[in-house]
Amino acid sequence: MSAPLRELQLDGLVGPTHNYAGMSPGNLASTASGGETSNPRAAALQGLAKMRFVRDLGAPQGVLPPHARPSLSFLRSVGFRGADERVIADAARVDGGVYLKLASSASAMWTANAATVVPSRDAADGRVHFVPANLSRMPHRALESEATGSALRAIFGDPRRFVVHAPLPSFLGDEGAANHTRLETSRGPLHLFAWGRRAWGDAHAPRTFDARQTREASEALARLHTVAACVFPQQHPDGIDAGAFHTDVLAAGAGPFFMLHEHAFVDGASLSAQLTQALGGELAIVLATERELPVANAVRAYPFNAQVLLLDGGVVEIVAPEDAIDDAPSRSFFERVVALGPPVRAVHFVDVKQSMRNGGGPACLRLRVPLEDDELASMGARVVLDAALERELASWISRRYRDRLAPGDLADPALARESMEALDELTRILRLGSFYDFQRSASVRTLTTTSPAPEESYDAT
Ligand code: SUG
Repeated sequence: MSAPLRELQLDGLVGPTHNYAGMSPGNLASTASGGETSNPRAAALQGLAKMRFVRDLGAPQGVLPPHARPSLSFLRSVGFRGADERVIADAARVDGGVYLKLASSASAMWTANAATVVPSRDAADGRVHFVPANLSRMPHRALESEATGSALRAIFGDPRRFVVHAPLPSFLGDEGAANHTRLETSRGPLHLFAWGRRAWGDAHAPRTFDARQTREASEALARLHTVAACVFPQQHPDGIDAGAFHTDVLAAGAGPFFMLHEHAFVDGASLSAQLTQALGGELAIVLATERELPVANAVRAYPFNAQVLLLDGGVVEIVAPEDAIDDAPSRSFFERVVALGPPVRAVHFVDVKQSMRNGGGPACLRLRVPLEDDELASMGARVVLDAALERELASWISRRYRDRLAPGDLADPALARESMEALDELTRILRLGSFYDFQRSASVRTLTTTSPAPEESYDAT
């Protein structure tokens, strides 16, 4: 029997422009919060406190950097020109400011959507595979995949151990690990790649909201990841219509544990039977019925948007949002989960309310990267959270982030400057080098042989 697999929890640091722009139809919290004032500092500190908590439970914990926002390169790519201030002011005026909203979203914080990841022990070539998600269904999120790929390549750069693929083409909508679950018992691993619509061919579709992930994307991911044991369950259209835009809004699992709502998948009961047949009685499945836990409560309180942590000794602990313990049916459901006993030892509740108001609970905020010990040790940059890094990040957030961001503030050119300065400092903390495009383009002067004299043409400031 091989050594237990450790799942690194790679959380997205909440960026300095965290705001409520109401940009995700089908995500009820995002729509309801649209136009409200956010608190980026509190959001980032809540995320960091969750990371500390998870690390203290014994799970390896890391961070992924926020993306550069507002994305001036995106605004320039759609024709806004001139100095940065001019680009921002013009983008704020056109079409109700939609370009500036798209360019300013801090949505890369939800790293469950950054990529899908498969461990080396499951892949045919023995390497850890990453496929950055194209997130093509939501325009503000479709801007993420390039920077996500760069961050993953900076951290998982050893080509003998890791492979970072290109994102899938945009017509195969792919939302990353939010629709992927890896279960495992002594019989072996099994990957669930869920989907909500077909790119071609017919499927029972939701009526009110668009499904984001295509079946064809899920199948392409299984091929790219070179995994053998897979199932492709369909997200229940009624669940999507109730606001479960990703699978992880109504289901969560890892190793020998899987919990799901009856509206998570089309025919959840036969899926459960299929999983038990494949993985044996060691797999603990907890299915919540609509009667026990109405889907409206599950979407509001996010009990399933929980981190299922595989800890030493085969123990599972669950980290759910605080909102779930304050919701009576969600709380009773968790009492039932805990009463069932092993492998679950405890359920914890954490405050991530700033993120929740955009539809992102604890599970959305992290990407699971299952790693062998030598792979964990060979990661580049300084992204594994220890006490020193945590202190530096807390100080950086407290000094650099605003505690109030109203919708109109996105047009403030000082916000873009502050954000760039903050991220510039972050690359030094995380030892990422010149990671952001603004670092490579803005203040760099190049000496050429035609320069009259180095002292005159070189600006070191
Ligand atoms: O894609 N919200 C994100 C939330 C992602 C949650 N992730 C998982 N379930 N894994 C989304 O809908 C809202 C941004 C805004 O409206 O300002 C947003 O993008």
